[in-house]
Amino acid sequence: MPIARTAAPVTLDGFELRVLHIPLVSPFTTSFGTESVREVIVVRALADGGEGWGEIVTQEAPLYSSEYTRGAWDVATRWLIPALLERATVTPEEVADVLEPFVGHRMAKAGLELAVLDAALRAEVRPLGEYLGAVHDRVPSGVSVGIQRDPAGLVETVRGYLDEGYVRIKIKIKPGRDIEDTAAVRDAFGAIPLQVDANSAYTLADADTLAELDRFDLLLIEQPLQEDDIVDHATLARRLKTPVCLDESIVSAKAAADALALGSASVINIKAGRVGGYLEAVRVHDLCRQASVPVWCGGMLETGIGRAANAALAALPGFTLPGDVSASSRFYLRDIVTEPAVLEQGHVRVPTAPGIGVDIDPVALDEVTVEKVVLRR
Ligand code: NPG
Repeated sequence: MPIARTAAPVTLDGFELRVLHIPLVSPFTTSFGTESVREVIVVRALADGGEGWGEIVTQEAPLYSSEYTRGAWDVATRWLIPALLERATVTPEEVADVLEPFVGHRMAKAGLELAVLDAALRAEVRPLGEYLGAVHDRVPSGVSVGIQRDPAGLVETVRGYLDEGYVRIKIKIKPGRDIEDTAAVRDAFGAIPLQVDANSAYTLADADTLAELDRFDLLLIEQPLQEDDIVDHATLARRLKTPVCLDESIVSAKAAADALALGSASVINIKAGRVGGYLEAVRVHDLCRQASVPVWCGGMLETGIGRAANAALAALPGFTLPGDVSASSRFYLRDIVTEPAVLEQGHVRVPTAPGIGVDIDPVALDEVTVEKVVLRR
């Protein structure tokens, strides 16, 4: 039976936005830079029947995508929130349509949509997982490991995560820190489920180097080329034995359909923030499932809000590979929710309480808030 993803309308009185600065347990290095503090925007929808929470997963600088925190804050306060508040009532499914005239800014739209969705589902006493179509009560947890000082340091860091029980390892690579790093992890740990993520750091001219990764029997190589290199990814995919997975390039269900039609990827990383919301994320899932293309749930160093929602998404039937759905403690000493995600035998539980299924810890939230604004109707 098809899943009816419809929720009752909510009457919006306003939105509260906060910029948070949350210290990371250790610096996180990718091909585009190092982060020691997670800057993120938390959204609270102030609705008639209660409140709802969402998260805008931008970073301080536009390095992963063109979106960044101050830009998201500006577009949300100046354009997106006023458009939503113009409506007397709105259903979660209508949010994307209301925001559609504003080009791009998908992470900002996703955060607002999640807050409205959470408010609607809390009012209906219905968990997000049930609404999205989750079929599992827990999901396998992979971990994303940043670039370390050297391959030996990488091996030690990976060992720690394997000891904790993570069931899949993803290592970040960049030119000059690829073959040796991957070889070190393979040599140290044998046939563990292993994949690499380049975050767009290569060009087609690097195809010979990337082909050297074929000997490591990786689950996949993620986003080797630039976001709009859809044709070059198809060319590269024909050169490699390692399956090519796209992340940055998949900004919508349409982009996913195009990438699959061109042969640019054989696996897709789904991130709700990157595609403009959890409802579009489900559409990406549905079309990949139809095409028998495996998907997995990506992560954006979410707080407990997005982490809970990601666990619900990752419990849909097409998510056949472990995602970057790790425990809160992977990144944070103190989360902003009262029950942060924990690792249990390599899995994270799908929340069953209404809405996103977690409650905010107001003291912890205030402690990391650096700016706050309330916009009312
Ligand atoms: O587990 O939340 C997580 C992090 C997973 O590596 C991860 N995210 O390129 O996918 C990525 C990367 C990222 C994080 C990108 C934050 C942009 C911002």
